[in-house]
Amino acid sequence: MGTLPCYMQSTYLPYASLRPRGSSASHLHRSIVNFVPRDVAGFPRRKCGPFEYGLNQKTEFCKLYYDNSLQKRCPLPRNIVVRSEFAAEAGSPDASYSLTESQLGSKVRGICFYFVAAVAAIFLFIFMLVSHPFVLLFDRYRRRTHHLIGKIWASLSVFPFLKVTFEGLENLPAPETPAVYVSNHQSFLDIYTLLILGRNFKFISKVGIFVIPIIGWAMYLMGTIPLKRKDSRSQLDCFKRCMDLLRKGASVFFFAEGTRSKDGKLGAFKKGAFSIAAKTGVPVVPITLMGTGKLMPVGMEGTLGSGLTPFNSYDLVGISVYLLIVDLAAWAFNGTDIGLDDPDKQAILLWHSSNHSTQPPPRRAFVITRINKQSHETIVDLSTQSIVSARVYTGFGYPLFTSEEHAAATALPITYPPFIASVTKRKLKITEVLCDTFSVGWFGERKKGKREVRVLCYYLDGTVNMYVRPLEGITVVVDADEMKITKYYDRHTVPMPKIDGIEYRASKQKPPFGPSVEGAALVQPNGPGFEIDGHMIRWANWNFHLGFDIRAGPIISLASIYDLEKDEYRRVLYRGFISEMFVPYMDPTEDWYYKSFFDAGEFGFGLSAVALEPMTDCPSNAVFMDGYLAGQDGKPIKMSNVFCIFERNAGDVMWRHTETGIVDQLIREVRPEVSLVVRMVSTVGNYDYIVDWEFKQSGSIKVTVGLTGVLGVKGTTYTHTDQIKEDPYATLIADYTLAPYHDHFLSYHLDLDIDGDQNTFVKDKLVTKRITDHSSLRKSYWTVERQTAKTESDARIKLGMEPAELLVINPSKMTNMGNHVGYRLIPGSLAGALLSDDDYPQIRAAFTKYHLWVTPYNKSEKWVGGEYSDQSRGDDTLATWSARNRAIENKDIVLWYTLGFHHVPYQEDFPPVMEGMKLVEESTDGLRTVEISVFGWGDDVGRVFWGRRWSGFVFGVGKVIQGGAAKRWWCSSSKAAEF
Ligand SMILES: [Cu+2]
Repeated sequence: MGTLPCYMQSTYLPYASLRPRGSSASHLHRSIVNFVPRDVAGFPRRKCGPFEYGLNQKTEFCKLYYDNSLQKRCPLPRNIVVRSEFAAEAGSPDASYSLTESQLGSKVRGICFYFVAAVAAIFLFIFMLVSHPFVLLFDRYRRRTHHLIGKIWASLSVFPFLKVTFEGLENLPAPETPAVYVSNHQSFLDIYTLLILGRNFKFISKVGIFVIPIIGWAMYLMGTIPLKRKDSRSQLDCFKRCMDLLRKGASVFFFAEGTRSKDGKLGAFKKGAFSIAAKTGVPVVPITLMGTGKLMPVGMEGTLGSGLTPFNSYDLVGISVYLLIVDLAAWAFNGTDIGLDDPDKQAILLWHSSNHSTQPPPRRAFVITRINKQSHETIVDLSTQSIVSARVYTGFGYPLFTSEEHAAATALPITYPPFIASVTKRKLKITEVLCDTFSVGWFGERKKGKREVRVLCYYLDGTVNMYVRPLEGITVVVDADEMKITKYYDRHTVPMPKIDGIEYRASKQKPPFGPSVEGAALVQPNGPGFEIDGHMIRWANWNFHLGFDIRAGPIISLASIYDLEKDEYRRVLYRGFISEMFVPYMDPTEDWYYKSFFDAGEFGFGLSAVALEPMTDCPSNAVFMDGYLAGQDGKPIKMSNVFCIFERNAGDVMWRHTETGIVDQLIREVRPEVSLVVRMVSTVGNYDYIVDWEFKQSGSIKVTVGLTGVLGVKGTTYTHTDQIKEDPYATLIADYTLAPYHDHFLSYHLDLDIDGDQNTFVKDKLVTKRITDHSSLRKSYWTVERQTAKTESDARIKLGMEPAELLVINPSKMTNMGNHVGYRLIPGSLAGALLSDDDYPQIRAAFTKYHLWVTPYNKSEKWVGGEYSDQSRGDDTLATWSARNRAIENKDIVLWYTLGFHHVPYQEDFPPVMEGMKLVEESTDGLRTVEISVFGWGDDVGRVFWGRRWSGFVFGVGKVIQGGAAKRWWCSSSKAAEF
């Protein structure tokens, strides 16, 4: 029989976990790297981290774990119990459970929980009392009846609120086998969980417990073993009693740490349980309790987290419950936007620099709700359970649309008689019609209008490629507050585009197929080379925080890079995110003029994010993370696999040199390019945006946006370009199908803090000099003249007009040579705004007027198109902020970089489209640089999968190479990188 060694090699690996009702039971892939305590591991934690793929792998892992090489690295006894660190188990990426839970929701739930538990206890205790004489008579040691009653009580108390999941029950010994059960201890809830397990083990408890009415008495009747802590005689008695019980066929239970963990970390084990097992020769059954500490932490007072950390489900429940409680009107929640209220930057920096040893800044939510056609802004402080501020927004513009609003609006036309008549008139089937919502924009109206949305409809009938079959000529306008159709027009009818050749699913393709491609994968035998600790990600020399936002999607914060010589992290980027995306279409006709979308502010880049699929969206070595959003009713919505994080080794060279000049020696030195990518995909209508943040060992950050999906098209009567006599504002790409010209502009908020937050933006202009004094045989040369941007107007730059290097430097930090420390911004190919300044969409998107802007840091300046970008009027944009012309020299500055892409659709783009834009930050040796460039992707990498045509994967720096001729050349030249 195993005793202590048995424990070590045990395959008994049951564990219980608790999660709030309604939350998903699925564990996150990213969890594998999430829960080995830093102080235990000291190396990438996934090496100690088991168990993401189910029990077989767990057992496999266990065997693996005891392999000698790993044993050296993973402190042994902690293996089984580290799962208590799996506090993020309920879906939150937070590893430290006590830091982010909302006290608001917890309190309400806690009161209800104790109430239910007390009522149940009173009734069940009577049964226990009545049965006690029989128990003493027939089952003195095991007391199965009492344990059954205990199980019923715990189940009744817990089940209305929490879900208990057991895994590995098959590894438990038979109920009648005496054993020493051992587990970690995180919370008062552990007792409930263990009672629900239904094993007749005797707990050990301090004597004081027995005087508590009902509960204490019940514990006494169940045969709980009393222990006076720090009383050696009592300890001896306790041990004797345990051994006695074990010998008589009962089991005992120990919390191996002796007491509850106050910080979620696993404490040292007391040896008592193991000595008893060794002496009696019974097996030790290790149990891991997970999630209880998060649900009911010790004390309950430590509820603060990094103010940068996005909300988890607890937070969101807490916020919505609290808002409902405080608002007596009991309005429908109708929340449209719950985001973090940005914590004070200096407070965050201070807390971060103290290695989180000081009190974190208050954790607050900024909530926008639509109530009675008004936008209410509420800031809720999660740590003090109070509303910090509440006001009604009276300016122009509206918050983003919720998923529920989209769903409700798109359902309206299908039952609207005039719409049904229009469909019937076109000889189409109403059952094959699907609709989508489109923001209406602002076109000079003086009076404040309604919060409206247009609903456009599409026709399936044999295809799933709905966006290429529009019901052209029909306009449905919906009042989004009242959720009813307010205007309806049926202007004209055009033929419905055919369904031939628009299938994009590989599974539905007919031969001939494109070339087959052998699968390629990056194999990492030692697992990923990065660590995820809550929301902090460490990889190579990088350390940064990854958050998820309903509007921006990924938010990178506190990115810093490790300096080997200085043995410290150096600050690079306080925060970076997509502030807005602007997509204006160039068709001014009645049915299309309004199409000028603000994808982040109107539709939410985060809200539109989709679950990433392993092996296709992300490579085989990717680790996934979830995010949380609030639904319209305030309830949390889990966004599964919203991010993937992976190391990229695309076979590129980061740096190389061959030394050929030395006689008899050939010196070749090569550094392969390996980087870390954080990815999110946002599907906004017909477009899918692939957002990558790539961190490189060289110190650079490369930000990429890939555009793919299907084109937005317009129905027409044309079938040949010969028929087109007027400007079609579009390309005819198929029969009856025009693809209007349009732009995609993305504006990035880049709050660079190079070695501190006092930075300066400088422009190193390349200036041609004439030599006229005959001092050289040359007539000219160029040199560099540095210009320092003193105020905001100095830093409004249209790129591509003059040769210049763009740098953010720290004026007070020099290299040994006396050069300033800084990052360089290197733009790639560019697209500037082509609309006139007085055009309404351009007024709203005035941030596209310049590629680069620099502003002093201001907490309220986050969204370049305005906080309320739907129907905004351009009164709250980057352009209006910058017009104040504030000082920016040696200040905490923010760079706003807008990359853009004029999209002229070509026939090759149809049906699938693949465009590419890349914003790159690069590095040269010594001086940290930021490179922003626009790369072009061949437009049809996707066609490999669609299988219809294959024309290579083009990766041209600085050029967008699209269209037949160019593509074919690239393909045949074999210069193109092959997919
Ligand atoms: Cu486009």
